[in-house]
Amino acid sequence: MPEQLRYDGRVVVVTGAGAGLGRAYALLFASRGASVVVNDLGSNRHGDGSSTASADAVVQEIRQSGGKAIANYDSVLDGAKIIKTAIETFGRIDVVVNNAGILRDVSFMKMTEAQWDTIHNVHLKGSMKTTQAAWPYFIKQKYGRIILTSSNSGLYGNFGQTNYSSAKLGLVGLANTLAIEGAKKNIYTNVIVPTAGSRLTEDLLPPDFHDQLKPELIAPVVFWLCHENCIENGSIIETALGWAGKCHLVRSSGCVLRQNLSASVTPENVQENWSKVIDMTSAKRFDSIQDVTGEFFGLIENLKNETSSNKTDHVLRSNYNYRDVILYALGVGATVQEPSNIRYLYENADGFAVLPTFYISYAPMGCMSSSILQDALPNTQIDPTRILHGEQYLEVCKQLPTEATVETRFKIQDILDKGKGAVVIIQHDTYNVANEEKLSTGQISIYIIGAGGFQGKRTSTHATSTVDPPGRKPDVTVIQQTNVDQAALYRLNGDYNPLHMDANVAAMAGFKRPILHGLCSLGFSTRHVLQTYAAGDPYLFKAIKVRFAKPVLPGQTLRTDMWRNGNRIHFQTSLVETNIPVITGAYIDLLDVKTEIPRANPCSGKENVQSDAIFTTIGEQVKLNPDQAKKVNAVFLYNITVGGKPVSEWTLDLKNAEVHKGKPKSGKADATLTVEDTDMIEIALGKLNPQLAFMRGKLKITGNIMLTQKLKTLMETNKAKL
Ligand SMILES: *[C@@H]1O[C@H](CO)[C@@H](O)[C@H](O)[C@H]1NC(C)=O
Ligand SMILES: *[C@@H]1O[C@H](CO)[C@@H](O)[C@H](O)[C@H]1NC(C)=O
Ligand SMILES: *[C@@H]1O[C@H](CO)[C@@H](O)[C@H](O)[C@H]1NC(C)=O
Ligand SMILES: *[C@@H]1O[C@H](CO)[C@@H](O)[C@H](O)[C@H]1NC(C)=O
Ligand SMILES: *[C@@H]1O[C@H](CO)[C@@H](O)[C@H](O)[C@H]1NC(C)=O
Ligand SMILES: *[C@@H]1O[C@H](CO)[C@@H](O)[C@H](O)[C@H]1NC(C)=O
Ligand SMILES: CC(=O)N[C@H]1CO[C@H](CO)[C@@H](O)[C@@H]1O
Repeated sequence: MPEQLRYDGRVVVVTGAGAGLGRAYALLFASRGASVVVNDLGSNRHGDGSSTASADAVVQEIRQSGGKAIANYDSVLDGAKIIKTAIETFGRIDVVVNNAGILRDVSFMKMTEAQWDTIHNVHLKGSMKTTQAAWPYFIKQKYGRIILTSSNSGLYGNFGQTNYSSAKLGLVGLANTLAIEGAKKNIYTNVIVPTAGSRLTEDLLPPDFHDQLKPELIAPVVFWLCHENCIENGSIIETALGWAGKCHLVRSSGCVLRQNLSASVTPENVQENWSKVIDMTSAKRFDSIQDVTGEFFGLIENLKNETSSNKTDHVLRSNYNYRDVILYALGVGATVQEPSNIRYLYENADGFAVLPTFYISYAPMGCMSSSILQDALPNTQIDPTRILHGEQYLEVCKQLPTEATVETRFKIQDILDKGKGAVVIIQHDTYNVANEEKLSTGQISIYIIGAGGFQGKRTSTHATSTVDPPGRKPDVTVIQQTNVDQAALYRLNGDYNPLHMDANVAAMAGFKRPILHGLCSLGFSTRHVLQTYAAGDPYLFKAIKVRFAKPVLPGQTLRTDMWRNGNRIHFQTSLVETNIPVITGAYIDLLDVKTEIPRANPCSGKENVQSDAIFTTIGEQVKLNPDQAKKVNAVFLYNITVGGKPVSEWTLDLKNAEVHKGKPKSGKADATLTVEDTDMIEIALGKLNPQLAFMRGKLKITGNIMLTQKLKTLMETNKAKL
C-alpha cells in the first residue's frame, strides 16, 4: 500500500463549495489535513439569491470531524477577498479549486448579451480573478496547484448552452497558458471535466445510473491532481462514475494545397484536397505551439525544394508494443522449439528483440489504406484482387525499439509500364516519432494487373535489384512447414487483404484457395538465415531484398536454400511439396556473419545438422588458404550421423581445395569418416581428441586411415575460427 496522501500544513480554497462537487472536494481535503476555505455565495444554481447557510453547513461538518475550515461568502468576481480570507485565517494559500458555476439554458436565438456576460463572468472571469489573487503567493513560495472546471458542453458542445460552453472551453485556454507560465515555479494548472449528478440530470437519467454520478467518486481525482506529488500540468482530465481519463486536441496530418512557394491556392484546390485535410487516420497531438510552428518551417522547406508537393502526403502512423512484436514473430513461424527464437517470443527473455523485418508489414498496409496507388494511377480502378506484391526491399538503420510510436512515410518513386500490368515503386521510410530518428527504409513494388499499356517506361533507376544466387548447390538448407492457419495468424499484423482469408475473393483472383502473404514467407526465410548465419542475432541484420515468384498456400512446407558470399547471404525459398521456387533473386546482407555453433534446431529439416556450420566455415578457410589444403592432397568423406543414422554427408576435397555437401563429385573418397553430429562439433572445437574418439569408437574411419593424420593440422588452424 502506498503511504496515505496528506495535505497537512496546506491551505486549499474551494469555490462553490456549499454543495455538490465543491462540498465533496472540501470534505475530502479537510479529512486529509488541509485547512479549507469553503467559498459559497449561497445562491441557487441559477445564480439567484444569496445566503450564508450552505457554506456554514459545510464548515460545521468539517469542524465536527476535527478538521480546519472557514466560510467565505464572496462572489468569485471578488476573488481577491476569497484569497484574503485564506491568508488572514491560515497564513498561506497552496491550492485553488475553481469550481463555482451557474447554469441557465436558453437557445442562441433568445440569448441576451447580459445572459452571455453573466455566464462568462462567473465561470471564466471569476476563475481568473480568484486564481490571479493567489498567483503572487504561488510565485513567491514556488508552489501552487490550480484546478479549473470545464465541462463536456465546452469540449463537445451542447444544445442551448452557447454562453456556458464557450466560457467552459475558455477555461481550457486559460489553463493551457497558466501551465506554461507557472511550470518553472512549480505551479501546475489542470482542467477537470466532471460529470456529476444534479437536479438537472435527475429527471433525465435512469435512477441507478444517476446514483452513480456521485461527487464523492470525482473528488479523489481532483484531490490527487492538487497534491504535491502529482506533476500533471496543463492536462484536461475527464472524470465520472469512478472513472478518469485524459483528453487531447489532435490534428490530422493534413494536406499541402499547392505545388510550390510561388503557386497560389484556389478554392478548387481546397475542394479537391478536402478529404485529405479532414482525414484523421494519422492525426497527432502537438505538445506546444513551437512544435506546430516547427512543422510549418518544415513545410516551407519542402515547398522550396519540391516541384511537386505530394512527397510526404502519405503517412501511416502506428504504435506498437511487445504484443505486436510477438504477434509478428508468431505470424512468421517463430517457435519456442527453436532456442534462438525465444527472444522474439517472450518479453522477459534475455535480449528481447524485434525481428528486423517487422516494419515490412507497414508497406502493404500503407499502400492499401492510403490513396497512394490511386495517385500513381489516377485513371485505373484500384481493385484489391488485381494487386500483387512483386518485390520488396528493407534496410534497417537503427536497432528497432520493442515499443514505439512510428511514422512510415510513403513516396512514389516510379511507375512502370509492363505491358499488361503496371508496377508502382514506392519508397517507405519509418521514423521513430519520439526523436525523429529514421529506423528503416524500404521499397515496395506493387504489380497492378491490367493497368499497363500507357506507353510508360519499362525500367526504373530507383529500383533496388534482385540478385540471382551462385550456380553451386546451396551451402545450407532449412526446412519448415507453415501452419494451415498461418495466413489467419499473419493477417493480424495488419494486412487484412481478404485474398488471404476469403475463399470467394481468392477464387476471383484466380487461386484455388486463400494464399499466404508473401511477407509471411519472407519472415520465415529471414529467421532461417539469421539462425544459420547470424547465430540468431537480429542486430546483425542489415537489409533484405526479395522477389515474390509464386504463391504459397497455408500449410505448405518452405525450404530456404542459402548460399554465403561474404556478408551477403543469397537465398531462394521453394515449396518442398512441389519444388516450385516462391521467393527468388533474394538476399540478406548481414553486418557480420556468425557461424558459431547454432543450437539444436528442431524445426529445420534433417538436412540441416549442427555440424553443417562447421563445414561451411572449414570451406571458407580452405578457399582462403588453398595451398595449405592442397598439401594434404586427399579427399575425405564425412558421414554425419544423429543417433547412429546418417543425416548428412560432406566432402573435403583437399586435392581441389573445395568443400561441399554430399559425396565426392568424381571418384571415391580416400577415407570416409563416420561420426555423430555432436561429436563432430566437440572435435572441431578441440574438446574431443580425434584419436581418443577413434579408439572409443566414436569416430569410424574406412579407407586410408593414415591420411586422416594430416587432417589434424587443418583442424587445428580452423579451431580458432569456429
Ligand atoms: C446564457 O446564460 C443565461 C444566464 O445568464 C442563461 O439563462 C441562458 O440559458 C444561457 N444561454 C445559453 C445559450 O447558454
Ligand atoms: C507544465 O505544462 C507546460 C505546458 O503544457 C509544459 O511546458 C511543462 O513542461 C509542464 N511542466 C511539467 C513539470 O510537466
Ligand atoms: C531542401 O533543400 C535543402 C538544401 O538544398 C536541404 O538541406 C534540405 O534537406 C531539403 N529539404 C527537404 C525536405 O528535402
Ligand atoms: C509551381 O507550381 C505550379 C503549378 O502549381 C507550376 O506551374 C510551376 O511550374 C511550379 N514552379 C516551380 C518552380 O516548380
Ligand atoms: C506526385 O504525384 C503525381 C501524380 O499525381 C506523380 O506523377 C508524381 O510523380 C508524384 N511526385 C512525387 C515526387 O512523388
Ligand atoms: C554412414 O554411417 C552409417 C551408420 O553408421 C552407415 O550405415 C553407412 O554405411 C555410412 N556411410 C558411408 C558412406 O560410410
Ligand atoms: C494530395 C492531393 O490530392 N493533392 C492535390 C491537391 O490539389 C492539387 C490541386 O488541385 C492537386 O494537384 C494535388 O494533387
